Amino acid sequence: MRFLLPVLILLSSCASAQTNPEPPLIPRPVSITMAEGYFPVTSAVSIIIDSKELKSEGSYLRDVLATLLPEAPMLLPQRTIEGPVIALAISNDGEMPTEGYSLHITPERIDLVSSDRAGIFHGIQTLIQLLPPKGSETAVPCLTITDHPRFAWRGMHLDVSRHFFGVEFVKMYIDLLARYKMNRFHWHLTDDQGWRIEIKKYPKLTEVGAWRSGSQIGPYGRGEYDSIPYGGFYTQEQVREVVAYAAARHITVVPEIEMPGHAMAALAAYPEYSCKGGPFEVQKGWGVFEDVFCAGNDSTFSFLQDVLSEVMGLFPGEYIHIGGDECPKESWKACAKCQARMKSEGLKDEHELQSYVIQRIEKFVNAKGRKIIGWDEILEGGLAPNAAVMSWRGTEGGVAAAKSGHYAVMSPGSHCYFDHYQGDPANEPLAIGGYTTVQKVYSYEPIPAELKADQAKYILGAQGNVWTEYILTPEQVEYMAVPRMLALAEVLWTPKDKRDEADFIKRLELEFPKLEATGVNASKSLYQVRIKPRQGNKPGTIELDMSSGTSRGTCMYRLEEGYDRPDRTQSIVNGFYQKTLLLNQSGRLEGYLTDTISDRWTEYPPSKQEFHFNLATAQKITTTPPPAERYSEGGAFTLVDGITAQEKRVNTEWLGWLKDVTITVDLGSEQDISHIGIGALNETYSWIHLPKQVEVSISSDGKNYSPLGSAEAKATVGRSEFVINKAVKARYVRLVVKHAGLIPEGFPGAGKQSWLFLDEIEVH
Ligand code: TNX
Repeated sequence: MRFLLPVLILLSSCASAQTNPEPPLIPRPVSITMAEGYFPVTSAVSIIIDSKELKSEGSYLRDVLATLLPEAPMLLPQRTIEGPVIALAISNDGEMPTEGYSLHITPERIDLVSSDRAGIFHGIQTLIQLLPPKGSETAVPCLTITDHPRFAWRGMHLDVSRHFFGVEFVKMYIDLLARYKMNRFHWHLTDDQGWRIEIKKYPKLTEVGAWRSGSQIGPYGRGEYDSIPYGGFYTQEQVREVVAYAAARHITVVPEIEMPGHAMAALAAYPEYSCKGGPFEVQKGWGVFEDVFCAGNDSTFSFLQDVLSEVMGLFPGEYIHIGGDECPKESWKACAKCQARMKSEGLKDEHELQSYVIQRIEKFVNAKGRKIIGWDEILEGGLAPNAAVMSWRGTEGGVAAAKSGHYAVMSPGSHCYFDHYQGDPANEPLAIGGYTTVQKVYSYEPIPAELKADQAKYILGAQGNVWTEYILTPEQVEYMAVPRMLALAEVLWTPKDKRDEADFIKRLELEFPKLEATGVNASKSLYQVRIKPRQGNKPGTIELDMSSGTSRGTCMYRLEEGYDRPDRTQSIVNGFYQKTLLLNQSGRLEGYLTDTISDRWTEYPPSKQEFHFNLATAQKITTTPPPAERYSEGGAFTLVDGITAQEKRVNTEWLGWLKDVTITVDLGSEQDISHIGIGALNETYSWIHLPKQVEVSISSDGKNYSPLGSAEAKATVGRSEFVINKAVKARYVRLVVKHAGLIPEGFPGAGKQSWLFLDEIEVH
């Protein structure tokens, strides 16, 4: 009988080859083999744990099932009764990778095996994903999964300083991480706008530092604030509660205490640890502030070390995040104590002084048996010997760290900043900027191509960052984090060769109703119709591609003015609907998805786009040099694509340069001209400055140009037009745009090269 049983099972499973379809799991497991039949999940199920060690995981599973079933299943140390079982067991055979598990489901029993408790927990998450979101007794399909993560650090960050989120929400956030097998929660607890963690030795940190007298409203740079007192903090008891809650979900909480910059809230409470001595206010607005911790004062270090001692007492994890980013050096330059420190320590500049601060703090933290991690600025002036780097300004920081044998966590703004727009900014709630779709996150490869295998092992993983300057409520945190976090979870867990965007999107769409059922406000920006213009075959015509990120529904459009009757055909490219349309005159367009069944609009409001045609629109255009790669969407054509860029659409509609640019447009034939103009952006907080001037010249043959004059603009915030009004005849128009050069003192990024942002040439 012992030998017969497996054979019988084998035979029966081959007989009617009706295996179940693969379930839509996120992240996709390493290997999954489907079988026939179902395991019924009813109150009759008992959960068996092979050792006391798994009590926490067993109870977790029981509690989840209790919410679905009429009665909670029994949790037993071993099999004492007959009936269906879910058996959780630790295997000591040493075969299973860290955090890996195997899940075997047959009609009679479920076996979940791992070499560690984390693996059991991840296997439970897989099992939960197989269950329906709500409702009663159910069944899960028979299958075998063997699974393990690709990276050890699978993180999500939350900034609770700019806006504060209470313990209940933080736990919810941790639950979301757990659901997708993420295992690091980076808690950004201090910043200029609020200190959020109780420190017993320094009560003013929360009495004073946790409260501000108002908050910035609207976009940066407008100087608009409300005067509503704002604040909040976590008591140490609450912190312990969160740490324990996360630990039960195999998530390590990484606390961040910002130093030496982003310290205004701390300095408002204890101004004596600054260079100037204060008084200071907890900041109402966002940005980077000149006053930082004084690096020349030994009592500053005692203060920071006392704070870190309490923090290390609360957070048992290996890493303590000490910030280190965006620390202006002005106050150190003017501070006698800091200058004396530089002299006595033989430091050649303020970058080395920053490095001195970090290394001194590192020594302290290391002596307590912990390690520090910091933003990539900690590389400047020399990296502390044992520090890990969190690479946010691109991937260079991570590369430099790995090449020098330091661990790194990748979090580049381009793919991992979930405070950026995830759909066309024109259709999204106000965000900080950027443009990072869920597909873009999914395309992220955490190991930079330039690393060799022995260096790549220093890349611990990656992390999604949720900075909350423009994120005011828990609902909006969810909107910004989900679904991008799911894409990142798969990037970090699933083997590279098993990643497949179209397949992920399909699974994601099946996940949306489940997220909804658990009350998560996921963004549906995926369903937004993207309207992308490109140069038509004939000059003066624009071809429009309309596409959505999903294969569901039909991508439709409505032409409001200026166009012929809409036709309703579409084609499928790479599994996604796509429509191409030809335009040659001004008008308005709406793109939207309809449900194929009911013809009603689904999921996402229509995208609207106005097109304004002028003599330059969709004509031949060159720019020398081409725009910088980061801001080159659509190429030179973007300047004549009929779309006038809006301020919000920095990454989609404006082109950016770091130097002068010469733009030439061929109008196709000699034209009567009375107006030549171009738009430029003034957004100094993003280092974007207006050009000094625009020199305009014209030509009939494209060889000999005669100057028409030079245009200046008023330096208003936002969009400005550089215009020449003169009646002339010409075929070619040339604009030489003079870049503003280095950013002047008094502006963010002073001394660095400014950005020149241009869009839409107007010739009438
Ligand atoms: C830069 S990322 C910061 C934060 C901001 C964030 C907004 C980093 C280390 N510093 O202070 O909140 O940009 O995207």
